[in-house]
Amino acid sequence: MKKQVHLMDDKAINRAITRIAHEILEKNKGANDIILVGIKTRGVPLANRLAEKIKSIEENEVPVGVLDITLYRDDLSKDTIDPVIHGSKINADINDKKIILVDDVLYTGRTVRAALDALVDIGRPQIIQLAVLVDRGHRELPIRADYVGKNVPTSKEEVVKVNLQEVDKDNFVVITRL
Ligand code: 3GP
Ligand code: 5GP
Ligand code: MG
Repeated sequence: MKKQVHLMDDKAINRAITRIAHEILEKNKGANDIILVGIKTRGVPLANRLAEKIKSIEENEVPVGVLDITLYRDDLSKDTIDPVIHGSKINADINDKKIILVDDVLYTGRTVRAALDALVDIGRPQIIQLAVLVDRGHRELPIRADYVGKNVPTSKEEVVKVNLQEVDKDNFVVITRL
């Protein structure tokens, strides 16, 4: 069996979501004009959980949108993995809004860069912020998260496995080796 290092259980994930929801409300002085945008796949349930948490704290409904970005491997240069945007479903006008991008893991930052491209194509938000459950380092672009569940130093050979009830059977985060 592959060696795994436990990082977060159900309770720890829930606590991180609760803290990030409070941080979002504090930084933005409330929930007005906020739109949460989850990056598929596991950014979406996280965005929904944050919206629920914000509602339970402030009684504000925060819209949740979805961005579908997948990784495309260029066969000519095997090392190049570029994120490609497949689609977005944001049922709200993003002009002058406060967009909070949500993803499970932040790694090179290339997915977030693609997400920023997709957003500025459809409007001009007042501000775009980034929330991630895990920041595992190894950025290849000048991108950082505004809200982080857990900072996890990793090696490039390791993978952070995020399981969320809405997609997987249970809730946990572990580090595993490729
Ligand atoms: P996600 O869509 O839920 O984020 O990148 C596509 C999927 O592959 C991601 O699911 C993620 O969980 C999984 N994945 C696991 N380890 C890695 C990794 O090291 N790099 C990338 N790019 N994806 C990984
Ligand atoms: P990027 O390298 O562009 O920051 O990350 C690419 C995509 O893969 C993002 O959606 C990110 O969440 C996911 N990802 C990158 N590394 C990992 C990882 O170690 N574990 C998981 N679960 N997802 C990852
Ligand atoms: Mg992800």
